Amino acid sequence: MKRTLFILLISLLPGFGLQAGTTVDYVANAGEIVKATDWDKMKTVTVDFDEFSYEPEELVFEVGQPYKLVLKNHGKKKHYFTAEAFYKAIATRKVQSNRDGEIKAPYFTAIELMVGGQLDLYFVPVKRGEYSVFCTIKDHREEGMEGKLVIR
Ligand SMILES: [Cu+2]
Repeated sequence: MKRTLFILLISLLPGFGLQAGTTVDYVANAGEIVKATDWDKMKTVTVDFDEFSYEPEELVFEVGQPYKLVLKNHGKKKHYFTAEAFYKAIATRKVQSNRDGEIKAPYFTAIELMVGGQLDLYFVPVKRGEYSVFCTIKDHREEGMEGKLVIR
C-alpha cells in the first residue's frame, strides 16, 4: 500500500513521466530571457537556401548573445529549416516576415520558406550543444540540404 502510493507520487512529479519517448524539453523561461536581453547588442546572421544547400552550412552561436537569423530562399523550390532540438535550445523572441507579420511561440519544430521567401528568427541561445538542421522535403537532405547549428 505504502509502496504503491510512493510510486504514484513519484510519477506525478513534474517532468518525471516525460523522460521516456521525449527528446529535449524547450526553454520554459524563454519569455524572461527575451525580456532581460539587450537587443541593441543583436547580431545578424544570414543563411541562404538553394538547391540543395544551406550557405553557410555550419553556424556557431554564443549562449546569451541575441541574434537575428535571416533565412532566405533563393532556390526554385520551397525548402525547410527543420531543427527541432535547436529550436528547443533557444529562447525565441519571434519569427518575423518583413512583409506579412510575426509569430511568437515558445518553440518551433520547423520553418518552411516558399520560393523567394524570407523569415527572420530573433532568439537567444540557451543550451549548449551541436544540433542538426535539414530539409524534410523528398530527398533534399540526401542531396545536401543538411547543416549544423552549434551553441557554445
Ligand atoms: Cu529542400
